Amino acid sequence: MDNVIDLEKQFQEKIDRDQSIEARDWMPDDYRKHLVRQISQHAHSEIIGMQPEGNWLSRAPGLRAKLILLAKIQDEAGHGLYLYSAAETLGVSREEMLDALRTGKAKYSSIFNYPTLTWADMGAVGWLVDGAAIVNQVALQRTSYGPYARAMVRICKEESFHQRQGYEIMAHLAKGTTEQKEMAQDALNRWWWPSIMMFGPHDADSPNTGNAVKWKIKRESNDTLRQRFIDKTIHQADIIGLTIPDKDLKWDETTKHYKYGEINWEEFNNVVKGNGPCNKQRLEQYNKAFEEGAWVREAAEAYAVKKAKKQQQEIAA
Ligand code: BYC
Repeated sequence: MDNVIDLEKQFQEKIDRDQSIEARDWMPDDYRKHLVRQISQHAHSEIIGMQPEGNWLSRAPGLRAKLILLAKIQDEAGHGLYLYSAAETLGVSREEMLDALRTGKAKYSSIFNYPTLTWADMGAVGWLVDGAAIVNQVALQRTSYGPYARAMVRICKEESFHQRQGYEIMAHLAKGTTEQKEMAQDALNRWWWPSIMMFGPHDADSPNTGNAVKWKIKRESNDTLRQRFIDKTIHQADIIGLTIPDKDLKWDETTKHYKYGEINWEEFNNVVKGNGPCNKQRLEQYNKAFEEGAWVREAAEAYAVKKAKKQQQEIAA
């Protein structure tokens, strides 16, 4: 039997050849742990991410807007489920992951700890938050772990629809009345900086990037993806006549990228530590829904047992 050093060497060679790693393949413990951490955090983000948007379901302006928002929120639930399934292939149970979320041990994206104050926030979330998510997730379609990469393909297609629905709301408000335009600009002002924080700390301060790049879990670094998002979003804001709230934004002819202002990392760290404007509320809401949904889980389990028993009786007969 191969020793661990040989197995690690073969594993890394496979990654270097761009072959994907599958659930039954040998993998180092640290690779497995890294993926469980990232995929479960990603899944939790999708699930908690339903809350800021759910806040506007009963107040969406019109049936069309309501239907689209409802479909988007359902998609996020689906994304969470694919991602929990992908993480389960690594040997962690869904119960363990959900328990970590419920007890506040698990992280989820900082962005979902901000409040959605007006209908324009539904535009800003779709345009900026889903827009940032797409940039990050397009890269993850080529991540080295097969089940995660494949989950990303469908997720990216759906995120693309989400980004467009948000941009459409913003475009519509931006060419509306003075008040509507102000509302759109205000949402952009509040969501811009948290959106660019979604990509995580600068590369030099990102402890997980080293292994993530070596194992091709991350195909591109936090800063590279953040820059890509900024470059493309500035043009989108221009088209609809809104202003990105960063006085230091400047086109750099040498790098062919926009320079941007200082990110408030103190705010980011505070939100990640659980002290953002809505951290407490998000967790309480999740726990409430979890408790209220216990009967559904129990009924599903009882039905599964009943069905299995019936099947056994049919086989025996
Ligand atoms: N928020 O070493 P780093 C969505 C943590 S869902 C909170 O750079 P990494 C959507 C990080 O976990 C969007 N924590 O980490 C849903 C680490 O702490 P730990 C979610 C953050 O993993 C519904 C520490 O900071 N997308 O799109 O190499 C509606 C150091 O960071 C954040 C994903 O999860 C943050 N923003 O890179 C609409 C994508 N950033 O774990 C939209 C998958 C960093 O060591 N995840 N931290 O205790 C990733 O691509 C990477 O995990 C990240 C961070 C780029 C986020």
